[in-house]
Amino acid sequence: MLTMNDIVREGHPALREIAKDVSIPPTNEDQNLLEDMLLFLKNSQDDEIARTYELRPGVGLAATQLGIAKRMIAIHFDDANGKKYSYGLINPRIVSHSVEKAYLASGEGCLSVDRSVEGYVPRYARITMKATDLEGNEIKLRLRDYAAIVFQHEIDHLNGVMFYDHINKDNPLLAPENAKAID
Ligand code: K2U
Ligand code: NI
Repeated sequence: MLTMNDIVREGHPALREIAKDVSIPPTNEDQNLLEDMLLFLKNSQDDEIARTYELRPGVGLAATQLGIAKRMIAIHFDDANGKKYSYGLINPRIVSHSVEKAYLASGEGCLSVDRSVEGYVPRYARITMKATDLEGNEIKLRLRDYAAIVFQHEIDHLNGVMFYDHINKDNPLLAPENAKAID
């Protein structure tokens, strides 16, 4: 099983690499890795397992965070309305997005960043994302609010972008223009 020891931390060059498309259908190796990434997130949200293996809770994980420059992400969380998002995604891409922006009022964190970084991270409020899922199906998801934030955070990782790259350097807590705060 994956643990925090498998997650590279900021400063590691892998976090700034552009990940490469994964062949479809994925190899068994790629499929197993993506299943392991999804299992890591589930484990990280299970109090007993997380405590036993000292896992930080995570709702998303990108292969680049494992030092693997492949365009694969895992997502696992329930949104505020109790809607479940649990996916292993291959070659995820944003195909359209809103003009309106959004940001988490509490800011963002990252499993690859062992420090808190204060500041608002402006992102698109709504996105339409396409990808291939673990079963090999082409899926299209329309996402908004917290779900849109999580997916954008993970897709950023595949492009070597860290959440704090988006924070206003002069005034981190300046509310981004034309953006809504998400609690
Ligand atoms: O990519 C990662 O490092 C996982 C990130 C995902 C994230 C998405 C959106 C905003 C902030 C972070 C975090 O580690 S997940 C940590 C976490 C756990 C429970 C609830 C919210 C954030
Ligand atoms: Ni992250």
